[in-house]
Amino acid sequence: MAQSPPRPRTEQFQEPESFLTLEQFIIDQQETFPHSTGAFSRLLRDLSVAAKIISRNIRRAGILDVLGETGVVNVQDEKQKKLDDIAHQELVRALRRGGECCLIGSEEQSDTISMNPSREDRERYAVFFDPLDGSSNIDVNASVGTIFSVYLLPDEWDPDDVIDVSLQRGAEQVAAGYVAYGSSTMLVFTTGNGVNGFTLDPSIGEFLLSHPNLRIPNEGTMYSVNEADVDDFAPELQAFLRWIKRKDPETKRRIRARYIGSFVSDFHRNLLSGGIYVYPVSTEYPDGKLRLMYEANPMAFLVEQAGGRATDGHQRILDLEPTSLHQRTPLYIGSTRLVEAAERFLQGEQART
Ligand code: AHM
Ligand code: MG
Repeated sequence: MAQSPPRPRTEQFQEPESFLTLEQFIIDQQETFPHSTGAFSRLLRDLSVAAKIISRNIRRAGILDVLGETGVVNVQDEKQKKLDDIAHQELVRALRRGGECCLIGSEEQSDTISMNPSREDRERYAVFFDPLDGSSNIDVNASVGTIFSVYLLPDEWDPDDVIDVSLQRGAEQVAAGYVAYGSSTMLVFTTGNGVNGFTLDPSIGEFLLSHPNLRIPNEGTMYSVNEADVDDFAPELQAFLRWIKRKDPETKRRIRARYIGSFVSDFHRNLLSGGIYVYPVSTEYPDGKLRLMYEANPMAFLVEQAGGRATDGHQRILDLEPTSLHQRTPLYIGSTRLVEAAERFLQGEQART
């Protein structure tokens, strides 16, 4: 019997001839940053170092003693996973060590943490983060992520003030991003000049530019919502979901349901392929589930920079006035056409069918 010829090596398995490391990208782009100082570059570097350490821990989760719960119930009334705590500690450590960050707000800590008080005459950054989003997925080896949001603290900010001026509208963010710990680890971020994605090459320990200038498709074919709660949704949202599932005879569009239950992963897929992620109000979560300062705002900044849209159903997420660190919001985020359609239903402009 004749032997089949050897299969040619496909291009994607070959080493790239040239690639840009995150560090090089930051140096090259520094002038386009909102504050073209070395301090801001160093802050991004500190975040990326923490991301590498968290990624390493997640990759070995099954063989280290890091699965399961710590026994602590966090400020959200949720059982804290060991990796939630580890990710939180790593980010705090990296930002404290780096010295550029003066204030931290984390999902895993009830109050903000002040640090590096001696930076009085220099830019003072605040970083809000969800150290490990979707952590209920961690014990079953599904994807999770880290989300971060960066602000410049106003001059009048004083760590001892009772009124927290560190909470600013999402529109004031100077940078935002996430790390998706999926089949590979990716860091995706914006400084207000487009969105770029970097894949961690574990063999050399570097994030390499793999997804330059990401744009979300205007139309989308995925919708991501916890549909088990549908009976609890507003009739307008139920009507939107019926509409989105209907086949359009003209375009022959076939929509697909995709819900990992890990916001970073659902968002990342929809960013690349086009779609909408919805977490609405419900009886269990009368204000929505996701947190404004470290989930909705950073993702809204990213999606807008990629050409998409994010609202609470009525108002642009980035214009919402924050009142507390752990404030929640309903969220509709993703491809512009789908988010606009959801808004039309919610605002009663599109008839219920
Ligand atoms: P977390 O920050 O405590 O992990 O909660 C946020 C997560 C999102 O990642 C995910 O989309 C959502 O909660 C899933 O919630 P539900 O199980 O109610 O659908
Ligand atoms: Mg979260």
